[in-house]
Amino acid sequence: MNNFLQDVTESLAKSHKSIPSKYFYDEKGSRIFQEIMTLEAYYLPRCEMEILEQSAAAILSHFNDQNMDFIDLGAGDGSKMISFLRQVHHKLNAPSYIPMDISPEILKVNQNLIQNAIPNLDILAIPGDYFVSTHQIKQRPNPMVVMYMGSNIGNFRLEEAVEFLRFINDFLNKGDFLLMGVDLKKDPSTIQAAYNDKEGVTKKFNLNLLERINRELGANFNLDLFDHYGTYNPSSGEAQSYLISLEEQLISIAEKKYHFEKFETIHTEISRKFSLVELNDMGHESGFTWNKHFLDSKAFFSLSLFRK
Ligand code: AVI
Repeated sequence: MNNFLQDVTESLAKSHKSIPSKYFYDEKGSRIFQEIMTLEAYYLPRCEMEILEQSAAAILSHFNDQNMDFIDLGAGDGSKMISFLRQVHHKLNAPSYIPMDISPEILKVNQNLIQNAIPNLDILAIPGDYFVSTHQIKQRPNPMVVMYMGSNIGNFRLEEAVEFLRFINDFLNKGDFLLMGVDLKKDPSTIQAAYNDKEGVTKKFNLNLLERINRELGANFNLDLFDHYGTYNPSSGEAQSYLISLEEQLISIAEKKYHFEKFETIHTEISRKFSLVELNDMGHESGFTWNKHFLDSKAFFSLSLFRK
């Protein structure tokens, strides 16, 4: 049985139904996510961009080596990094940019874009799962900055987030850095609005999961009979997304039937928000010895720099 089928059927058979959020990002889902990133309500990319532009010099002032490797995990098309990498290239003599992404196609776009913008920058693009790809650069002698941007850390459960930071910490050598883009706790209504845009793009993003299951696994979800529900809990810092069954219904996937009560939920995503204190604690817990946070003008988002 393929992984997608197995993951979907197992998680829909549970009493609290869910679908793992990594399945959002097929070709169509990735396109819809690009659209989310342009939404007025979805403030995250704009804030991160502002910090990358405004605080690049302050961030770079912590790096003393000329030949550092800047490893971008889940790099995407690289467009957000151009201005920062320009400043990296200007300040350091011989930096290398090492974008990693599961999609080889997007990495080609990344490499072309960055190379055209900064012709002399050394670039080594590595496609694949970064739990594997990081091994390929283990032998390089250069000091490292691992970059994990875009609030991706927020999509882990809390214990998984700490585990992930430990994995990065194990990979780094003493004195190396992690630079991580993190969405901060703020006025709950701002977060609530970011995951419930009036244009309906986040709804489309969630419903695409069901469409993908129909397309790839031959299921028979009727998208009109499900709605998107996004909610934010300011005490836990978790934005949660659900699909809600609007009727009692039976869905077939690979010859099995799944029963949905009216208003039964499918949990699709956690987007966790952090306080600076929580980030400090997570850094210590995962073995980092020093950290500093760089915020945008509204203090919505942090680029947090951790040193091993
Ligand atoms: C990729 N990730 C950080 C986004 C987030 O904010 O959790 C995915 C997303 N889901 C709905 N809107 C955006």
